[in-house]
Amino acid sequence: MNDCQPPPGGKRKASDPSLKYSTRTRDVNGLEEAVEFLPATNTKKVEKRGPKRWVVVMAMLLGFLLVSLMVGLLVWHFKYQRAPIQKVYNGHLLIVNWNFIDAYENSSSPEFAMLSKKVKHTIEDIYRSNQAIGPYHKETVVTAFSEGSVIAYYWSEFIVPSYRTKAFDRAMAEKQNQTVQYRLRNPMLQVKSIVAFPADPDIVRSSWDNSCNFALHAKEGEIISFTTPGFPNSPYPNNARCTWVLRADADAIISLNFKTFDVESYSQGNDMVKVYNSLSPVEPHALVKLYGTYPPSYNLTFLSSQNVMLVTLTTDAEGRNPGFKAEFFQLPKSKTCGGTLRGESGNFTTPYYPAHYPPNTDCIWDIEVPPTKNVKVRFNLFYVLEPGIPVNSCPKDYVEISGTKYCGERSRFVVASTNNKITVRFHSDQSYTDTGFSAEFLSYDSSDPCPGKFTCNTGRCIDKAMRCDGWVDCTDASDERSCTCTDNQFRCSNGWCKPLFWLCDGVNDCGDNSDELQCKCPETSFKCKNGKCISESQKCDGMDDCEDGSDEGDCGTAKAVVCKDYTYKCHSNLCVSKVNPECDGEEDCADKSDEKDCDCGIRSYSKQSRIVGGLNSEVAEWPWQVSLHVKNQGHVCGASLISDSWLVSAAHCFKDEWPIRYKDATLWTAFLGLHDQHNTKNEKVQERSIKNIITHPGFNEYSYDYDIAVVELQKPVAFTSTVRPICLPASTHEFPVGKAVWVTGWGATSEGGSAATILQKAEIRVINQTQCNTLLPNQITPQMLCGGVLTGGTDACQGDSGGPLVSVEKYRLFLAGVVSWGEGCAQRNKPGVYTRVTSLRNWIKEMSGI
Ligand code: 4AZ
Repeated sequence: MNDCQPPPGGKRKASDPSLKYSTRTRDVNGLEEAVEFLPATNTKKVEKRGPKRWVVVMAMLLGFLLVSLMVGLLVWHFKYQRAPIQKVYNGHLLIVNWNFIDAYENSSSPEFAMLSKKVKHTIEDIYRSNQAIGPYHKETVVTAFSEGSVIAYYWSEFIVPSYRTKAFDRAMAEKQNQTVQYRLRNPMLQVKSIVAFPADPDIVRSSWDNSCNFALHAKEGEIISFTTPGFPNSPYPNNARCTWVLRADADAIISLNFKTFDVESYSQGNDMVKVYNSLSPVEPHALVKLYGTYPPSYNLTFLSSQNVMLVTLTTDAEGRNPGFKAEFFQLPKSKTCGGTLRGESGNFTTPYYPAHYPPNTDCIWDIEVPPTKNVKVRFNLFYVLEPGIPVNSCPKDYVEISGTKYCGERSRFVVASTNNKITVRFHSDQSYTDTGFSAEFLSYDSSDPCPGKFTCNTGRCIDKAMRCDGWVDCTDASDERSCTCTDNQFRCSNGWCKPLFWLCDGVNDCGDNSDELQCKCPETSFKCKNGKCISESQKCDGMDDCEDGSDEGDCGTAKAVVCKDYTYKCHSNLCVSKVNPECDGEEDCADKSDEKDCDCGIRSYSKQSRIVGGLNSEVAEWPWQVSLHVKNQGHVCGASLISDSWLVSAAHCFKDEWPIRYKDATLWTAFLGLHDQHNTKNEKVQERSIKNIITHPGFNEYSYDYDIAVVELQKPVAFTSTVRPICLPASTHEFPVGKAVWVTGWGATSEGGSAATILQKAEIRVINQTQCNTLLPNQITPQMLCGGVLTGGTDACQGDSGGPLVSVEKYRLFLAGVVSWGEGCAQRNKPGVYTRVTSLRNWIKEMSGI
């Protein structure tokens, strides 16, 4: 090797002939022939050439061997020596030659120990029989037994070398649902089927804490309650995994209902309750995942398909929520679903509706109406949704009619048949169930499916007046197709006819925006809210160029500016230029006053029920809603709680009407936290006398201008889940046209109709002031705000007066209006009129200090 090295200081020996020569050979491109011309006298050099070549070859060989060794070592390391992988499987197996005894329910009984030992050996035998599984099995633990003849639940742990995991997973998957008869070494147990699924990652995530495991057995005719540890006085434990094994008698199923539910919400952490239709916590048998808070009226009822259920609670390191209280009882398994339905009309639902339907259920309804008629099925409520499952193919739970599958969450829809028969099939698979459906079947005359009405292509019947009126009333818009636009209508580029007064109202009514195109300001200019065009450079320059403040109201970051009508005034009297900065979670004022007094406009429950197809509210959904009763009359007006002692209502509620002096505070009683007018005496309701009623001095009983009053309670209320104040908007707060807002009250449910007993809610939209002044000619003042659904059908009505119109904003709900007046109720093109709270905000503050 050394011979290959240049002599020390070689570079300086430029005159060395050998080196010179060697340089030359390179000069002639290394041609070997050059060697032939070596001087014969240079023997030393000739002698040296032999050993040097040999050494080079050896070195190369050695180098090659070394590299191969290293590559080999690396391959070996990565393929065979990477840390082995731990795998946990949960499963169950059916033992056909064994009878269930009660002692198997108790995991500390000797009988349980005896049988679980046998099962363990059996499972080990089964694993051993498979080369891809057996060598990696570490441990199996039998966790429970149930009837049927005996079902054993277990988990198994495997340590699998990483290079064998694929083969292992494949082998385990092949074991799924195999109903092979295992011929086992141990003849005592005959296993019919064995099922194992990778442990549910939701469960595996948290540490195992056996202090939180419970086993409960339902008895006939008895309801059994259970709660999370410490409920309701202290929060459930952190970093825990609690399980509740629920059992019923062999031929029964379980109905489980969460009465109260308050678990850390998903956005805050990882706490979760899961219910399984099995004693194995495996994803394919999960019925539901729950977190967050649910109002008591939300139907959280789940049914099993057999006599066991498992409830798990997994919690992370944080959160201080109370948890849940649940009840369960057993029901006979025998209940069948489906059948033959005959007659002119009738109703049918998924089993146990509105509870979640049970898994593994198939129902078929054969519907037949008189032979001269046709039949249609109307689904009034439809919730057949599985998390993460596409609703176009419905591969899991579904309803099927004439070869078409329906699933997901759908608003009311109709499926019609062209003869007098229709078959409705319902299928639920083994995991994730939902509320199901409530449907009716109706017979109709094939020549006139909707007598006196227009028939949508979907089969739905709508009023003839709704045809070609600009509003889409049929879900497929068939009522607005093939229309000739009238003089009062605008023809959109896409052919739709829309009311003329929708032109240039800032809302894309046509769908292609053609109703908003001719109203644009030239490019590089800014369109003010009032329609005026100003140059872009005038926007946010500190001057009210629009003359309505809209060019200065939203200038991106909240910066201190000169106070104007459209800026937000901090307590320091400095102003900021930001739309609706109050209680939005960001400190915009230097003195942080925009985020002070923000304990308002929040509900106690994070989940809203989907069950309501009508307009019933949830308990505690609108905790600021107040019912004002008059002695001997009951509910007369609504109001909104704005602090523990003050309400906002309508001035016209307190207008004397001979012989009743409605001005008299002693006549009135306020009910807070009320849901049902027939149930005014319960722990959720707080009843207060009235100390003082202040109506606005500007209230005009003819025009209803300034229709506002503040009402002081005799004694403050306590804030609870059902009693909380609403946020008052700053006078500069914007409720833009088209924004969805909610009106609530116990008023009449139809014009001239009777009052509601359950608090009603309706979603409407803020309507353009100018447009409203056209629809209700010249009656709208700046102290009024219009809201409604111009198609009609949704509105406040008599008895709702004084109640809230609220806007759901980023974090909180704000009081946008007070129910004031309208021309009738819910009429087409007749919006409801509300007192504009922003216009009277300063007066509220002056009177109440709030
Ligand atoms: C009322 O008489 C009343 N459609 C309130 C609101 C409306 C109509 C009447 C709005 O209290």
